[in-house]
Amino acid sequence: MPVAMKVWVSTLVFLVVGSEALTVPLINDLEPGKGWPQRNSVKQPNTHSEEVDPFVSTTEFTTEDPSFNNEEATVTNNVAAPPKIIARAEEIESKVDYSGTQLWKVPTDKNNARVVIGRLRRRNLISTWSGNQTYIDILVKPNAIENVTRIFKRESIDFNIVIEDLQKRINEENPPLDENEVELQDRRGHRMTWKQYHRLEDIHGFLDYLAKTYPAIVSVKTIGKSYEGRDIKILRISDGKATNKAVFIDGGIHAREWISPATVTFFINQIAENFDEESDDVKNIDWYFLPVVNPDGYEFTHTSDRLWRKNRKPLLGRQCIGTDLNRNFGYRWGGRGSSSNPCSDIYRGSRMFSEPESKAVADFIKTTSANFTAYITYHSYGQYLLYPWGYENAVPPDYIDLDEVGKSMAEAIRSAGGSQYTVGASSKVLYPAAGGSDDWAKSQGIKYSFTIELSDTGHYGFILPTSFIESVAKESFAGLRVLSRQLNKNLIN
Ligand code: 0X9
Ligand code: ZN
Repeated sequence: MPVAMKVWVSTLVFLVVGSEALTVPLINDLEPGKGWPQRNSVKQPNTHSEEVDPFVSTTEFTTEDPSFNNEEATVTNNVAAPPKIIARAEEIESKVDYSGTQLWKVPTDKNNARVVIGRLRRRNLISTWSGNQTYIDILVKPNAIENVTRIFKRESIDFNIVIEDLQKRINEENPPLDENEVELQDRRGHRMTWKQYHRLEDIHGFLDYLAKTYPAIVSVKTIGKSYEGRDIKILRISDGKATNKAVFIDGGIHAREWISPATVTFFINQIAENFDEESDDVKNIDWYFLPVVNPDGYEFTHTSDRLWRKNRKPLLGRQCIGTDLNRNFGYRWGGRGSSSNPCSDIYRGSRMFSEPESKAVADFIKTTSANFTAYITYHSYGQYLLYPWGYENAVPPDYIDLDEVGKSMAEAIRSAGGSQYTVGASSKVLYPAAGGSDDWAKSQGIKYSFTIELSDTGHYGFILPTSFIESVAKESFAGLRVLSRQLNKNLIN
């Protein structure tokens, strides 16, 4: 493995502390803003020493390789006991360096393109970022560029170099705030802005601030802990009307998709700060927001590897870390487009809901008395508005309703900000992938279940500069408004 691709994370001291029983009452048993657990925002650690090669993990976006889909789970019931951690004395870490790594867009209209890409991926020369029926975005390692160029030329496969040097883009993506903004932060009582991608501490601090500031309508609850012991925090905005419908929105299932938590927190800010002036459609909904489902992964992308996707739970006796939380949900778990290889970026976990983060989401949705009419999970990238099923090339019986609502949301997004979203069943528009949270939500009877892949369409990909945050979030909020209008229109369900 090239030195540039190595990262050494050394954590010097761990302190193990007892885990807290969840003794708080269920979210809907409470008056808005009343009686929720005491809040604190703790800077939380990165606790696992590991060597990471981003290209050992391969994201399998195609299903060309039959062995891939038919893999048996190789590891079962072999999960490391969760550390009931955690405090850190000191941490030395360095970041994965993507200098010279390139992003290429490869049209897949030529028959052999997918086969060749599959082969290169298995040889660890490339990894895949995203793709659909017509193209695949691939990352090419610096020392593989010559080789891969030659192979593509020989096979007459076209490609476009979209990013010449990924590390340069990473360096420019998230510059520090200017002085004025920092001063504003100090006066505001929270550090959240939509001019920067923030650390978890700022995001959670913002949720706590809103609950404190608007106790009549805003409540915060910790619904579980991540593997490394971070809080999984949910915020509810509700005026407590009994006739309200309930909508669940999450972000940050995939660690590197930074625009997702940024967008979800933007929604929270819009609704909480302007509740009285909001439309009746928005006010007649109990909003539940979980901006960072995967806090360990999210923090890891800030401290160590900008392109990390999975959570951070290791498998005992295995070198590779992390499960793709969006392959770990319990509907048709283990099927197509998920991997049993712990080193894969789409590793499904040792069993359904093996991961504390996916389990916390599912347990909450199942046990709360809120009766959700919609579940929306924000990801990036590609500009897609996807509905089930994802596990297989099929649609649910009421897909027409989802298609209609999806199209009206996409239209609202387009007229608000100009971005074009493709609407359709995710297995068809993207690729089949089993174990997604959207499929599971649908299987629980939540009618309007969507995965929204935010901007862009691959110019910046995951490394979307901060200057895009506000426009992406604003137009997405236009889509959410339309959803709330539709839900209030449909009296059934
Ligand atoms: O592959 C995924 O998990 C999602 N795309 S992403 O690029 N953000 O990783 C799409 C998930 C669509 N839903 C299902 N397949 N269930
Ligand atoms: Zn994602």
